[in-house]
Amino acid sequence: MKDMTIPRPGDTLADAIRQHLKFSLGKSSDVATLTDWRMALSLAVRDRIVDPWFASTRAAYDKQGKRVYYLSMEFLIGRLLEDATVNLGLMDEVTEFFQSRGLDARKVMQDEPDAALGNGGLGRLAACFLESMSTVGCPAYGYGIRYEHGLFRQSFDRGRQMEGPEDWLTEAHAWEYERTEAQYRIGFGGQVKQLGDRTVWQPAETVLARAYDTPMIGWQGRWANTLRLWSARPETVFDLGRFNAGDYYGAAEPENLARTISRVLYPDDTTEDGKRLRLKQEFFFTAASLRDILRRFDSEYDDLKLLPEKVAIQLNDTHPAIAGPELVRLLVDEKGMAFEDAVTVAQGCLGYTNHTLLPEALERWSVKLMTDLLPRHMQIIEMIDAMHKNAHPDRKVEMIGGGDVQMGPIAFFMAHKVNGVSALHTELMKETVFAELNRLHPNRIVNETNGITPRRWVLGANPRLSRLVTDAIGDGWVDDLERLQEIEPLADDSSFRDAYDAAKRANKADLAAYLGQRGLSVDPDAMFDVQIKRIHEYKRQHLNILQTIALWQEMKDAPQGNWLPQVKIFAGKAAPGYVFAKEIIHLINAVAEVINADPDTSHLLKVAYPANYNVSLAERLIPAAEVSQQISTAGKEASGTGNMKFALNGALTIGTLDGANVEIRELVGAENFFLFGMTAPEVVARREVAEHAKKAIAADPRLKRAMDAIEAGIFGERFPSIIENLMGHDYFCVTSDFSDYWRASRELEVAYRDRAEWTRMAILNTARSGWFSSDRTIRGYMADIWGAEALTI
Ligand code: OAK
Repeated sequence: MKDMTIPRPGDTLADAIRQHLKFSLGKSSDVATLTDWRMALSLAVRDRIVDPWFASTRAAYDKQGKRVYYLSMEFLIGRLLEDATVNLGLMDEVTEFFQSRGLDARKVMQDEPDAALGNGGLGRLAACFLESMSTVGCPAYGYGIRYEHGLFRQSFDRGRQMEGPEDWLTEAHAWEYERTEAQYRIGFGGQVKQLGDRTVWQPAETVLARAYDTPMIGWQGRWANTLRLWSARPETVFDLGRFNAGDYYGAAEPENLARTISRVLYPDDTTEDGKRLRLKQEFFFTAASLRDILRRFDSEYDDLKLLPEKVAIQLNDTHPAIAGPELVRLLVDEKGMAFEDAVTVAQGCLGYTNHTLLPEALERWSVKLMTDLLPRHMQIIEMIDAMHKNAHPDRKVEMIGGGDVQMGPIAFFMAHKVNGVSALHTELMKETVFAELNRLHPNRIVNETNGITPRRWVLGANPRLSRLVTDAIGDGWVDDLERLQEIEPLADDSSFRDAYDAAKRANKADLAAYLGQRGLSVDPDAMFDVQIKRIHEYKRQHLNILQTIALWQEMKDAPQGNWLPQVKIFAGKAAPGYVFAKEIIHLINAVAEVINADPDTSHLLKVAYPANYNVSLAERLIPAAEVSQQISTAGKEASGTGNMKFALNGALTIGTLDGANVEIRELVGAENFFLFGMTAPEVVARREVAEHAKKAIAADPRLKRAMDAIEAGIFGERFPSIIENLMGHDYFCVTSDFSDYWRASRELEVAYRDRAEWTRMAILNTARSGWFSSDRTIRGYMADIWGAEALTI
């Protein structure tokens, strides 16, 4: 480690910041803007990552062990500066440096735009995994797309969601290194030719994939992996002939066409759209990543049969599932391997994670599109399908059916392990979408319950709680989260409870100030009840708002009653094309407008919906939350990871038996969790009951009254699509679960009034949620799927 110092004239971090301000940014401190300081700090911190990063790369190379490649269409990273500063243990130095200049270090860090290269759970999980793989020393690369525009910016216009472009890359960005030497030509379309005994794909169109590397540093700088994102660029930048002929727009066409591929992140969380471009994106980054993986392998080994021993490729859902056929194509067409051997080698390398059972999210491509865009892959898929049929003549599942190529079954067959993301989800996978494949390939499906990185979601986001815990038990919990159990006895210690309460109260005051700046004044002593996630019918934000309306109505009936003051906080985006979800947003905002302005109740009940939910907003909201709403229709939420963040930060869950809620409840104890609603089999049975929604509405006068108020136009518009849906088939069983949700909510209020007891339960949630660290999840993948070994530098 002798040469692992910063190659800068100055020794201290303060010196390095000053040097960067002057020499990298060309600014003097008297005119430096917040962004200048943020960039100077970022560059100074980045300098300190470089040596451990090099050392990790070297150690992985020397060890000749297995490397993990995590292929994901999405990496929802958020800000990197604070994470890196926390992991390198530089926070105190940074705080002091800026304090001495009259600046707030947190404000400087908050100047960084979020890298919003993801939609929601799947993308955020990938980001937590990157951090945990570095923390536990798993030699890995993340591979994805360097979208010019990440997830859209959300604003509200009279309560309706408006979408604006997000352009994180136009703002100063410190973290990536462009790799002009790491570039691959990726083809589309064209023809497949037989040249002797060789099959050759001759694409009609090609683009270049250019690599950009971001180092991802683990806790205490122990290890650093690389996130390699691909950017699309044209082979010929500019058509000078067309330009000279006066066709100025046409001259730039090749460039525009190529760049389109990495231009925007698809904003659909669970449905794919713009099919051709989407499939191009998927193939583009998967093919570039595989070429890169094989290049690295070829530089170290000369026997391709060793591939499964040295390379683990994880498919984050089916988006990169074309990796199976593409790897087979590379091995057969370019390396001359026999087809069956190539399939075996590919299976040995590949793992597939499923993140949803929603039928609309299971990817399928028309045979026509696949043939048109990837003709050789279509042939290989047919060969794989035939091979499978040969081995299992009685099989009922098809990889090509109804004119479509089914990516789920292809990913399943091409992987040696297939995993679900919570215990319940994995069982449901076996019983539903993959029942037949599970019968044919028993033991292939395994469970790896999701997790979250405690460095970002506790240490970074909640410094007050972190300090309290560290003062009590030392800082060993940060990378051994189950040690939080050591605070469990303190749940009975009133002075610890008071301190825990004070930390929560201060976080709430911060959030109240933030909401205040956005025009909504809330009482920090009211109960903060939070539902933040993508807006989706199955997540049932409309169940929450219906209950809020019913509560408001009862408060209005008796404003002098002994009501518990509370703030209902919502945040989240709807896919731009998901009309019903956007109606839910409109309804919540419409209800907020009426309730917040009601002089009878506004001291008792407020509804907040801050716009543009992203990772940074989550980092503000979660530490301030007291109640965590996890109310999806049972059987629909694969896991959830927000639920884990809340529990760790001491919010009590009100939730259904869905996804990882089941495991959270088991761990924190049923008495510290507010359960309601039907189970997954009950939901299935309820849907069969004729007019179940009408019956549920008729049986619950509160629900009926709340719906009547909407229909009567109390909230401006009448929201007919929502009312009709709920009175009609109500597929997500909002009406059937309403009464039990009401009961659990009132029980929760009673519990909240007993402050000592509530805080005790909150502490127990923190103490018993350590298992949800993504370090544990990553170790599970390493042992059960990747066969990878942790390394140190
Ligand atoms: C997005 C697109 C296609 C398929 C799945 C998703 C997705 O985000 N799924 C979510 O993944 C999370 C991480 O595993 C889970 O916690 C969520 O329950 C799941 O909806």
